[in-house]
Amino acid sequence: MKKTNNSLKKLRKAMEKVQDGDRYEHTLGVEYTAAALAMRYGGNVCDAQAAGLLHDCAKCLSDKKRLKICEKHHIPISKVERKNPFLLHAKAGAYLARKKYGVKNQDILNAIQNHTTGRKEMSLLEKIVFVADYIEPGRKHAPNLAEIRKMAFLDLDGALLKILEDTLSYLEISGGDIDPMTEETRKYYSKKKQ
Ligand code: DGI
Ligand code: FE
Ligand code: FE
Repeated sequence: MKKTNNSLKKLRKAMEKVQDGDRYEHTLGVEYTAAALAMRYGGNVCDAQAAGLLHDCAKCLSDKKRLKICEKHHIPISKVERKNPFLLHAKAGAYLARKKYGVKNQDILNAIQNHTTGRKEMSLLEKIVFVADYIEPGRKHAPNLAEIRKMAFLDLDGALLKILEDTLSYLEISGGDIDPMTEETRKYYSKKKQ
């Protein structure tokens, strides 16, 4: 897909259609935060906008629909995902981005697919979307948000690691099932920092 301003406009319109008001606001927040991070780190700004716009394109579907998309298209579903199908909005989102919204750029598809748990050896764009998702202006409740927002523009890997640590602490306290990928990402970026 050639991402002219026109095609970004089309993606915005499409997201407005499939997302409720708050989610759409979040989507726009991730779009411009990802754009700002791409400017800071020398990434492709249009790709960051497109990935930001599409990252939650499967968020407003039912769990049943997300499971159906993955099953029908042979997308592997882990035990934790089967129990917590909201996690599949990332994989189902990458599928829809390709099939429904015409995205061909694999880096954008990976950024959508890995935006919730991360993965080791993330590309610049994957890191940008992961971090933008957490720090966009509409987010209000995460702990250490002010610190992470500042860090995001100084040390992207540092911000990534802090987000993973805080997410895992939150899941431990709240009793949420931990996806092995989230833990693996934390371990990888923790080791990388040493
Ligand atoms: O879709 P968003 O809400 O914008 O953001 P997201 O896709 O990063 O999802 C955030 C939620 O995902 C947050 O409540 C923490 C949760 N999450 C991240 N990793 C894991 C996880 N939930 C579970 N159960 N297990 C994980 O490993
Ligand atoms: Fe998400
Ligand atoms: Fe999001």
